[in-house]
Parts: sequence; structure tokens; C-alpha cells
Amino acid sequence: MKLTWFKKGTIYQIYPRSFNDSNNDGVGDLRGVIEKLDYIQSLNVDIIWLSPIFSSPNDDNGYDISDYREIMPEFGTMEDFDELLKGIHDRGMRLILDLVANHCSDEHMWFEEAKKSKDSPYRDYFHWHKPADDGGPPNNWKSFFGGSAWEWDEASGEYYLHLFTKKQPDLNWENPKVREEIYDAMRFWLDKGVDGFRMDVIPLISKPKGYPDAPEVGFRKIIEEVYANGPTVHKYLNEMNEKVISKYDAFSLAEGVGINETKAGLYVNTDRKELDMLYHFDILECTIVNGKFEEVSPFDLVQMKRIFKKWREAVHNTGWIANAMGNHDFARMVSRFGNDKEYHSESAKMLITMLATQNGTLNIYQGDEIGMTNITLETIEEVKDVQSLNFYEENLINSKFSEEMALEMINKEGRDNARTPVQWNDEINGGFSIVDPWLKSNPNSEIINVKHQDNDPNSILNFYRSLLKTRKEHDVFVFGEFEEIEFNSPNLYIYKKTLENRSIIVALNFTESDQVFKASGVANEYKVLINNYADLNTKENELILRPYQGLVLDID
Ligand code: TEU
Ligand code: CA
Repeated sequence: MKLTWFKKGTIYQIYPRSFNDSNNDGVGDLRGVIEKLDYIQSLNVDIIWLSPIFSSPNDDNGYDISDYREIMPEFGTMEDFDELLKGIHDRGMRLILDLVANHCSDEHMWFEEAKKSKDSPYRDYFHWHKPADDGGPPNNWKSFFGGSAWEWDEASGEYYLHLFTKKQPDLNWENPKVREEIYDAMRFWLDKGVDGFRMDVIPLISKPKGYPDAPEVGFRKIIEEVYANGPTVHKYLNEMNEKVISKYDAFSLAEGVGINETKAGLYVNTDRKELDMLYHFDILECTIVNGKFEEVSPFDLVQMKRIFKKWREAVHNTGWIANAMGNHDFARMVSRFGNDKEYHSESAKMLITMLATQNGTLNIYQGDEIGMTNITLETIEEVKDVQSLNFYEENLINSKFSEEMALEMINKEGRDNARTPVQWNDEINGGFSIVDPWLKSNPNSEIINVKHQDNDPNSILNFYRSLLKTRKEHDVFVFGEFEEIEFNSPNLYIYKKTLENRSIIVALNFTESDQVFKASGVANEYKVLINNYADLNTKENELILRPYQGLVLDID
């Protein structure tokens, strides 16, 4: 019987480059994480997900791996890693690593060898294709980061496939040797004692046979219908589970790109023995219509409730998901879904109250526990993210938007928003480093930082700590049966959760004005478990919710 310790857990994602710089070279590192382990433990989180720490030329900050068994020198040594892992386990937490197995770096030995000759034993580790009749790429596939997904290789007269940058060639999972290489790398880390993996773009590993053209639909649809969910994906995930994961007390968290709720069960239903859970993109992309830097839609609370509902129902009693509203690929949660100015603290606390009371594993991202916000980058030189830079470059050529507009869009949606250094104190660069960090530190570190919030009982940080603790003590938060109340309200998100004879009500105000909720019962007799305001405003059976107020009430 597989252990399910991860279901109640909270995952804390660390993006090491931006977490803490221990040797003042401007880049976060493993010793920087070691220095902060007591802090991380103080959050009451259970599992640390470390974004890639392996050797990499950093075209995509480690998501382009050149050696799966080596630590990136900028981040430290294997000894540092061993010490980190021990430090995490000593504190009763677990560690999952980021497995980037859909592609590697073009500087990985496999690709370097593959390029040398069509007869190389490594040639078939990748997807090579002769040109189309006109000499162009074999099909119309676009890379996630702009331009064609095929790159021309002059020497061999063939194209290779890269769904991300051209320095991230896709691995050919149809080749059993590739699969064994990846499984071996996984075993290497599991034998060291790591507790599992977050699996980068795992739904993309199997490509449609014959590389057919993608239909003329939005990019999101293309991902769902063409790039993800390929014909052999389940066979390989099942194999990976059988040969690797199931042999350890380990779990897998899939990045559910291109998986919609109708397909979710195929990946995470327990009886299928594939993956343990996934985080989907529907909340993360709920304001993105087709793709980043294209059309955006306004935030719509009812739509968000629908998304939570359909996912909850999709895996009900059969599988499991994780819930996230931010990570290293998206703008900051409080800036997107809350109000990072007048109601910074209130809205940050309300949002995490919502996420912590959804059914599923809670997944939070570094810095969100202090309400870190988006940053304004003044010039394109300050932008570091390859996705944003490629968009900017393409736009210079097709002039779809003015340069100012393009930079504005990058500031609104770009991934650098989530990658600015963690703000530890009010000193230079927020205490991350005494030298200029690789990506500009947010000037608001003078106000928003761990040190201030640590000393303030009403801070976002201390709210996270007590919310996560309460969540651990009450199974109903995670496992309760969900009952929507006032589902069609565009202002309030209210739900009741019941487990055995325990019931709670969660009441969340998504607006900047007071909102009235008519409770069935004497509102002021409810016991307050969580409240992001000092008091509870009630009138007979009415609950008056303040701007961005978030409550969890015990109604036993
Ligand atoms: O992300 C995959 C992915 O789908 C994102 O590129 C996402 O679409 C985009 O950032 C949102 O606009 C994973 C990693 O999380 C990301 O950091 C990597 O760049 C990417 O895979 C390639 O490994
Ligand atoms: Ca460093």
C-alpha cells in the first residue's frame, strides 16, 4: 500500500537562483538554502520542491540540463547538496527535485554526440527530421518560447525538434535507451534519499506519430491536442512508476501542462499507477486566453470557482491534485489575483486562505508568504527571462506592439516577476546579496521583507504560519466534502466543507467593499478558526465581510 503522506502536505517551491546568495556572487545557491532551513521549517511546510540544481548553461535557468547527476557549480557542490538533504530530513521535511526529462541542453554530451554524425548511437536520442519540400521546417509547430519548434542543423542537413528554446532539444522517449538514462538518473537521486520529483512538462514526452501539422487554433488548444497527451505517454509513465518510483517511498508531482480535467484521471488516478498528483494550468492561466503576451481577459471569480469545481470533481475519490496560484513561470499571485497596493496584506492572506482550504496538496512559491509583488523593469536590458526576451525580439521584427507596450506586457505577465530575489530584510538587495543580483531586486524590499514580518504578529508571514498549522490540525480543510454556497456571486466565494461530523465554512470577499453574506444560523456563534481581520462583523444572521476579508469558521 502506497503511503500518502504527501496529500495533507504543503509544498514550498524554491527557485534557488533567487532564494539566498551565501557567497555574494549575485546568484542564489545551495548553501543559501541551508542557511534558511530553520526559516523554511518555521512556515509549517512539509515538502521542499527545488527547481533544477543540475549542471546547465542556463539558457532557461537550469531547465536546460547538461548533466543530470552533477550540481551546477554556481549553486555549489555535491557535499552541499548532501548537507542540504540531511538538513531537510533532520527537520522532518522532505525534498523533491525537478526532473526535466522532456528535453535536455544542447550542451549535454548526448546532443553533442548526436550532432556529430547520423550514425552516432546518440542520434536517435532526439527528434531529427528532413526538411519539408520547400527546404523549410518539417511542420508548422511553434516553440513555447516563440518561433518554429525546429532548428536547422547544417552539418547533417536535418532539423531537430525543440518545443522550448533551440538550446533545449526534445528527447526521443520512443528510444528505450533514453528512458533508461532518465530512470537511472532518477535512481541516482532517489538512492541518495530524495523523496520524489516534480516533473517538468511531463505530458509532452510522447510526440504524435508522423509529426502532423497543428490545426489553426490558439496555442493552448495546440498544446492540449498536439504537443501533450501523445500516444505513448501513459505507457511510459506507467513504466517509470513500475521501474523507479514504486520502488521507493517517493512521490511524483506533474506539471500538468496541456492536461484538462477530462484527461486528469488518466495521469493521476491511483489505480493507474502513473503519477501521484499534478498541478494544472487552469487557475494559473485563467486570465490568459491563448498564450502569454497575447489577449488577456479580466479576472472572473465565478470562472475561477468553476475551475476549482471541475478539477475537484475530476479526481474525486480516484486521484489527487495540487493547488497553486503562482510559481516561477507566472507573475506574482498577490499582484494578479489580489490588490498589491491598498489591500496588500488583506488580499494576500485571503488568497492563501482560499488555496489552503481547497481539496488537494497545497503548493506555495517562495516569497508569496511575505506577499512579494511584481516588479517594474525599466528597460529591456533589465529583463532576464528567455521567454520575455524572445517575445520582445520577435516583436521588434513583426512590430505587433510598440516597444513600450511590449515592455509593459513583459512587466505585467513576464516570468521575471516571480524571479526577483527573495526579500529577507531592508538592507541592500533585500538582504539577498551584497553585490548586484543576477536579476534586479524589487525596491519594495524596504517595506516588504521577512525581517519586518517576522516581528509583526499581524504580518502575512505569520498568517501563513498559523494557517498552515491549523490546516495540519484539521483534516476537513483538505479532505472535506465541498458544498458551494452562492456559487453565482461574482464578489464572494463561500463554501462549506464537511468531514465526518466536522463542518467549516469558508467565506472570502474578492472585492474592495463590504459584502454581506446571509448565513443560515447565528453567525456570531461560529468559532473563528482563521480570520485576516481583527474582528468578525455580524448582524443577526448576517456576516459583513470587509474588503478582501477571508474567514474559516468552525460551525460544529
Ligand atoms: O514550464 C512549461 C510551461 O508550459 C511554461 O513554459 C509555461 O507555458 C510558461 O512559462 C507560461 O507562459 C516548464 C518550466 O516550469 C519552465 O520554467 C521551463 O522554462 C519550461 O518548462 C521548459 O523546461
Ligand atoms: Ca552565490
